[in-house]
Amino acid sequence: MKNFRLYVLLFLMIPLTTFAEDGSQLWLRFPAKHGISADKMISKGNNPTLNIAKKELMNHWQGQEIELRTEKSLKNLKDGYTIKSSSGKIIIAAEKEIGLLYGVYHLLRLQQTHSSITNLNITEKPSYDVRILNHWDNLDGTIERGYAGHSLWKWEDLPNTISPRYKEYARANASIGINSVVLNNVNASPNMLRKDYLEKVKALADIFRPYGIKVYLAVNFSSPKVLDGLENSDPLNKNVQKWWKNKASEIYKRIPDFGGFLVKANSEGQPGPQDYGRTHADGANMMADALKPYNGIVMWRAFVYSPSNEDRAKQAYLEFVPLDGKFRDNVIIQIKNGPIDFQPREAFNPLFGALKKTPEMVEFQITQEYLGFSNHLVFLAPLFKENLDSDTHALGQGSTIAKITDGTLIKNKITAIAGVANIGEDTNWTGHHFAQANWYAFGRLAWNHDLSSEQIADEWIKMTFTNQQDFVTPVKKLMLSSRETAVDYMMPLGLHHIFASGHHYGPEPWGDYKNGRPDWSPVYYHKADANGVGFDRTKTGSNAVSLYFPPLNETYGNIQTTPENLILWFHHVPWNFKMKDGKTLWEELCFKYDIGVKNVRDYQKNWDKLQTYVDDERFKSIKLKLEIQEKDAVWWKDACLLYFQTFSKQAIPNNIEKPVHNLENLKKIKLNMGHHN
Ligand code: GCV
Repeated sequence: MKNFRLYVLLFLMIPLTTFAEDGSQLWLRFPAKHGISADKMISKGNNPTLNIAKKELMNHWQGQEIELRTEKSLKNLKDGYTIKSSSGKIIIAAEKEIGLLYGVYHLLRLQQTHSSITNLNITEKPSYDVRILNHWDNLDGTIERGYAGHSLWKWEDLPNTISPRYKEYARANASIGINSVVLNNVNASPNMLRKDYLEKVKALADIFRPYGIKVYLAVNFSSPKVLDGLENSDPLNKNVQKWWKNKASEIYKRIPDFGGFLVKANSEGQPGPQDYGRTHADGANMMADALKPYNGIVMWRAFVYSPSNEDRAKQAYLEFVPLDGKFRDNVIIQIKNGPIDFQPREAFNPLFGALKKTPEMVEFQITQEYLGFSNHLVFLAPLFKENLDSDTHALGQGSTIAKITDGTLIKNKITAIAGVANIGEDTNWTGHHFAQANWYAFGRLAWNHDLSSEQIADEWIKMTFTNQQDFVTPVKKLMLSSRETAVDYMMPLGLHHIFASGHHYGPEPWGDYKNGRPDWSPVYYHKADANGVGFDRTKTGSNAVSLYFPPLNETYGNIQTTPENLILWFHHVPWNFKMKDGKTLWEELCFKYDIGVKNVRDYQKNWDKLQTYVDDERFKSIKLKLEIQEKDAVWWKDACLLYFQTFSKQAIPNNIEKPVHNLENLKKIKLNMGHHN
């Protein structure tokens, strides 16, 4: 009897242990029960991608009969698809098998989010052709700006040992439409192009291929010289050109659908064509010529700035605009959303729309280098949308960045969008459970940039946690406000880059780096003095406003018409300047930092109320992260207000929580997190 009880007890415990919720399943939590049987699935052919689509249905689809059909007539949908209900069954049709797989994931998403699956009449066409993750993964397994552990890629073990996570990674990407990946850091090791590494890359490409994912590599401009001892890496040197042609042929022999190269050149110490007195166009074209016979492309980054007296926010524009029209047609210029560097809020990069004869693409950062790493809950869809929806006015009103880059207004041959990945080998992939939502949001927006942040959050919450409305509603509210909250407690009103140097985690507005580069120092960006604070980018200052198309040059050039959320980005504003709500700038600054902290505390309270809807493991992990976020928010608020107060010489308003820290102590904090700038 005793034994029997023990068995019963053990038996009851099994589900508990196997259901440990570690977040590893991401948003892919389709019902575990069996899906439809093979006879309820009509499809011809036996292609690896189609087989995955069928397997997903057989494992997870609980609805009626399905037909999967490739149709040449759907070519104009690219790798999109249609899903239609028709006399008792559902037909998914696409030109290619990958479209069918995307259609299957769409259908499973509808099922999982309890959406209607009757009378379906869906047509989907992706906004961008190349929807690409940029991994900043180094060959030694570390990840630049990675906060979810080491790299997924086990270079030492490849190509012989294949981690099961490669396939899971590919499946997760395919489920949201991501179809391309740069495997390695843009600060690229020349070794990436060595023969033994190409074998490893091939192994990954073979695993990703059935999921519709193409592999790209970031390349070091000096590779010919470093790897094979050429006299230099000058793009006009015939031997160098030949080297790249041979390298391309070597790559395509192994990986026939290889995507191409991503290049960071003459930026932050990386080599580039300018080392030989050549232009970015000379460098990009040399590589483009090597890749052209195989339909490969070059994504050439515009993230360039040198330690000069010129405002960093102008430099990419000044270097690239004169080169418009000089690039081969398989080159696309990859531009960070803002002109500085992935700040919590930036004005959009004025280079968008300024190149009329050269394709442009946006680069977002999904990893939270400047947004609290994987400790802070910050949902980035609103940041991505704010940028994509920005009207550049380049070709008249309505010239949004989305329309400039997706081929609507400028007939780009290549359209693409990139996100710097936040993925590592942590069990839950992204460190913070909510950071999974940023990977998801990037993929969904790359597929359809018209989706709202609200819809993306809604889907993600339902798929990742539960459909219960009492959970979905408050969590959505929290997510949708979280980016603005982070801006408020870190850098409100257009402040930017006042981070501690190197790791970029905490505040260091006092950082002046007298011996380092001024453009890596906070005081360069906020310019606080007895009169006020903010970077004057108008005619009286750097005149970066002149790079924007009318009427934005006027709007941003005038303190009265500049949106207040960017006022310190464009103007040096007096402490007593009257804001729209009647407060002075100083009061408004205090108020913003304070509201940021208060919001995080609200998130904590709201999260605590949701305990019954969430498994223990994820509930606790998120709770602990929110505690860190709250502490950090207070740290940011105190550091910035106490420091700026030494200039404003004004009291912190009474209705605002008084600082709990002391400025001199805060200045002593030195986190040991490494890194260069
Ligand atoms: C990959 C910022 C980051 C660097 C990064 C660089 C870039 O400066 O701090 O780590 O380097 O951007 O995007 O090239």
